[in-house]
Amino acid sequence: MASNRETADYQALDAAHHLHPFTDFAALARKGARIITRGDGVYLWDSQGNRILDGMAGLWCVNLGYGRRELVEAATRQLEILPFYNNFFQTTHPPAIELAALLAEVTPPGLEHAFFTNSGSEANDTVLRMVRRFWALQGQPDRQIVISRRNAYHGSTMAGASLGGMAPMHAQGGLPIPDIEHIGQPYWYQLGGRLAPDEFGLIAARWLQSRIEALGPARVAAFIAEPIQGAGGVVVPPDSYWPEVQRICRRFDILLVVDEVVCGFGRLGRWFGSEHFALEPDLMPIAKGLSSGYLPIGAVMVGKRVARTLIERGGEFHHGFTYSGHPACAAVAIETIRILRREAIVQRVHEQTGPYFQQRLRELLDHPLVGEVRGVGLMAGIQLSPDKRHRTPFAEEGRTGTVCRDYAFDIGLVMRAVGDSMILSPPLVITHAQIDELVCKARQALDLAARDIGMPRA
Ligand code: PXG
Repeated sequence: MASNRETADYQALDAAHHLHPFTDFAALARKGARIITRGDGVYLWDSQGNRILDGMAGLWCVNLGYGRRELVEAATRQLEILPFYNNFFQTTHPPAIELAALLAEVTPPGLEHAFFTNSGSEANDTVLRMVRRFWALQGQPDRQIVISRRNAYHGSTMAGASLGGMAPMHAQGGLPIPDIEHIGQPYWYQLGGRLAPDEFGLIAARWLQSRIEALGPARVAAFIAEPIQGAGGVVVPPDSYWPEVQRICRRFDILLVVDEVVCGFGRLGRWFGSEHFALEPDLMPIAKGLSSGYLPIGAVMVGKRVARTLIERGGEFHHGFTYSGHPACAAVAIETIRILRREAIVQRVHEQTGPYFQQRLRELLDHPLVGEVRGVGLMAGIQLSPDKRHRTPFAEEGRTGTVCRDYAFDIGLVMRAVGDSMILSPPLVITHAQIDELVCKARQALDLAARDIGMPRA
């Protein structure tokens, strides 16, 4: 929407009427929101004319960058032909059919069916209902429990927030809902102590086995996890972790749900994080990069075993959303996938920009504030620490991260803070020169944050 209000007018109206997600309303009203007015490529502009490099691709989603005409045209074309029709009552439309078929092609082998949603949260709500339905149809209705991990993020609906492992979310509203369990994260930097990463990775994987045994395997339906935890701080598991988790799931016949909402569609330099870690998911929630964030759409990709059971034995599945497979959203998703293919973007992230990004970021390890740089492809976490030799956490967790994030924004870089980890996930179309700019700005923000807490400059 084009509008020429002054920043202060926007902020006053915003404070008067708009409740923002994950926001302290009163604190924001005192400060005034930053108003983003425009985007092009990897850059955003705010209402005061500042240009900002979007190191987060919106919210891990604008993978093709801002201002892609083809996506706008795909949406417009579809809105003119058929702006809405539903997929209930034995009807459908070409964009939903085409997208489901295309997803079966680009997702890992065995995932041949798509159930459409409007978001990652709804995809995970769908997952929960689907796994419980699956086991009921298998004659094992006692398999109700889904195991997840602390600090996982699987969405903000009742089921999504319950599957997620965010303690502040659980504390509001009596969550998690019953039969959701959480184990520890494979977060070597914080939890690994004196163990080598791979030793710790095996231990972290075996927390799953101990919990299954404690609960009784006949009660456990599924394990859900992000390949790399995103909102939990870009937690890259040690190499030993995923093979062991997969072995445990198979041994106890537990469904593996791989949440690819962030890692999917090229973020890690593969089409899906499952390929990077050689995972074979039974169910795979997707969203975000599916439409490059241009319109809201998500899905659950359903593996053969679950699909066959639901189709052959299930009868009606009492679940769905008005906008499941919305035609304009589906049209944008189809075009997103076509662009990713046509421009070989995933391959470029894998071979060129991903390795370059990781290499340049690791140069920040010489900074006194930086304890670890971790990541794969175009996803990274920079762990801040007051004493990197001992991997010590800050006494007041999150304060330094927030200071660093605020400086970054002032310098013209969106870099998120998760506690004291600085998080980056730029659009997949970022160039080498833009990566240089990003790393330079990140270093400046680190310098300013270090100065604030009285640490010497690098
Ligand atoms: N799964 C994962 C792995 C996610 O990261 C969701 C599911 C839920 O998707 P929706 O579309 O319902 O938001 C997400 C969302 C953050 C942040 O601060 C991350 C997300 C959402 C909002 C904020 O990093 N991820």
